[in-house]
Amino acid sequence: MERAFVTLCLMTVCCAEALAAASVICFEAKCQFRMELRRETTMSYRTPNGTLMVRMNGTQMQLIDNEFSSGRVGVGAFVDPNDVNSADGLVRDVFTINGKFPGPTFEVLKNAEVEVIVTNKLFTEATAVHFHGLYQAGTIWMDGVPGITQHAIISGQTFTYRFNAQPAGTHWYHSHYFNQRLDGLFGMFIVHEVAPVQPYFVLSVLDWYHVTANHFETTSPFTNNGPGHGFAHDTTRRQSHDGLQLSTVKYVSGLINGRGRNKYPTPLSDFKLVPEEENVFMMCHTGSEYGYEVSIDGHMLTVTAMGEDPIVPTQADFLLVSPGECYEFTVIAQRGSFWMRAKIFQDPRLADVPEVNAIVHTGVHREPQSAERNCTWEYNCTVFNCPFKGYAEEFHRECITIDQVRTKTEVLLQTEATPSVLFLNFGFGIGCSVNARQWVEPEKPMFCNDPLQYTHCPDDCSAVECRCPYTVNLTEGTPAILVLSSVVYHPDKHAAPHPIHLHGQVMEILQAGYPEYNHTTGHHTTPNQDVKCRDEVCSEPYWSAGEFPDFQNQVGPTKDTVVVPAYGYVIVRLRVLNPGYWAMHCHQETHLDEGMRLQVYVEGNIPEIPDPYVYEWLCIEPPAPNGSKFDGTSSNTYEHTPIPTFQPNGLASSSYDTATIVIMTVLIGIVFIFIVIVVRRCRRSDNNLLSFQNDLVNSGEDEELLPNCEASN
Ligand SMILES: [Cu+2]
Repeated sequence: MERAFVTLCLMTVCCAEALAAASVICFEAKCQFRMELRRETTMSYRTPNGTLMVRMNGTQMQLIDNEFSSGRVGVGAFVDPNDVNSADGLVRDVFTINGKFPGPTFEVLKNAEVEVIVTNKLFTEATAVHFHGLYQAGTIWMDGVPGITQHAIISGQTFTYRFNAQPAGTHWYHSHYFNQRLDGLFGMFIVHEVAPVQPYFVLSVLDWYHVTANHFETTSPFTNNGPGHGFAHDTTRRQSHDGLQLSTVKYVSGLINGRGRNKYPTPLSDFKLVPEEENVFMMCHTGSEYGYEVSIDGHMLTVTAMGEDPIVPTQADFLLVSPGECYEFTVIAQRGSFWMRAKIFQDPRLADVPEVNAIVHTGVHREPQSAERNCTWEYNCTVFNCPFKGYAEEFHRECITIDQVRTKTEVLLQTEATPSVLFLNFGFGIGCSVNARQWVEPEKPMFCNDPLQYTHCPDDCSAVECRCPYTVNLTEGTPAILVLSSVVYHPDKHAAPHPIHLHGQVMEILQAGYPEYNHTTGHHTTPNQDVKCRDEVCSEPYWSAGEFPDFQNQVGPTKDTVVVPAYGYVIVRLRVLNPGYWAMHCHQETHLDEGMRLQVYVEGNIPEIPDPYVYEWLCIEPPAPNGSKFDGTSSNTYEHTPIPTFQPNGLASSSYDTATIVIMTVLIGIVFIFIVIVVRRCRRSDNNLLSFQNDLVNSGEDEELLPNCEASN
């Protein structure tokens, strides 16, 4: 234990040295952290006399005036690069957490009771923080999804997240308020199984843009907020090895732990490893659009976990990581200085592949001269987590796909219950959608009374465009199998790989299916045939490969974000069904923003919201439309506004079907008969209606609005 403690202290120093965003470590049973969210600017520096801007003078950072003042105190001085959120050197707005971009890394031990006090010091924005990869077992209301599990934290207010640190693994936190995380509202969150004894390093890798999240959205031609033209229309679309377009957004830049390089020699992140020992890296892709192929020159990576449970250690030259995914890998550090490279998945035959770098070294930090891995006939490289079956032969690369990964903790599922099976297709049938249902927020959060009344989606979305809070039901205690696909009705329709993230539980990977590919070009050819679509928009995918597989005696590795291959599928099982309302969505930002999201409702013993009074006003229904005075306490029932349905030609649907007409006719008949009976009984009564009303007025009773013939007798 003493050895562990000494190593731990050393590592704290080591990590603080290595990381732009320092770690905040708490290995107690109870941990309290604070987050202060602010808007700041990259390449700026806070002095006692206000903020000054920073420019690169050679490789040093020097203070300069900002654009609306001059001759300020401190101008001309050189500052420590560790005190500047430099990003890639370009000046733009960012979020900082406790003054840092990205936010600090929080580290705890498994099962710790964690309290995170978030204070919103942004000028005009509300926010909420989601802890990505944490179970939130029994703490659904701490999941940080505004409009679903909480009201957003408005400017000036504080919200405290309380949860248990499970599962152990490499996780992160980020704003779940629309696309806010694009501006830097994120950081890493590590749950250690036990206090670590090996040297370890935490890193985030992300694609980075030179416009803010707002601009990103207001000029995107794809979001359902409304059309625009601009940034997202990339005219030089980058293609993946399998021939698919990588993103509709133009790639600009990338960062490792908040540092990268664009036009200026800004400092890079560096990791000082212990030579000839096993060093652990805990990494998440915290970006938005482009996946990365991560490698370290001169080193093999041994992948040991995919966010949660350990896997059978697997060696690879390259590790592919998509937005939302997390991995742990180890390297035996060689002496010297080496490049860590994160290159986008792009096919290098079409254009140079952009990469973001960090420095891995064992002594003096200097710019490495190391060469990139060379894959040849003699040395075939191994790529971990390919979203396709294989590369073109000329690249000399072998794929390890997700279905080939083996878990280290083989625990068979012990249950008599037959799992429920759900098919979810992530596609573009009506724009980004799931089973041809494009997500819009429910009118009320899920902590209001009878929340499922706000989640209606049409049953049949094959011929109408469904834009609604798509919710699927599961039951606590019954395992569920989800078939996550990215398939199309016609093979010439566009499909894409999607990193699908599920809140509140982990997905156990059971099986995957990929399209065939051309071994010369590397491009996909015949789509996988196991999962098919019944209709043009794939509103109801189904299993077409005979009897659905039985996974009773199978155990798979777990993940909270899994890449569903284009023209293929991944089958996952949910074991520990945590009651609540759990978001499930693509973690590629433009897909998510446009509506590739649904909600998994796990029916069961959902805990009470900790402080309902904070939220009560959100759940109050609007006044009844009959003009009666609304005092805020009435129990008026509120009719849910029907979701407008549209026919494919865009005209509103107005015709009733036959069943509706029959039901309405029967109802009118019943009401008519009821009125006749009431009138006849009232006439028989000794007290007629007039005397009843007189009595009512005289007695001052005003609750009863309808005459009750029985009571007045
Ligand atoms: Cu997607």
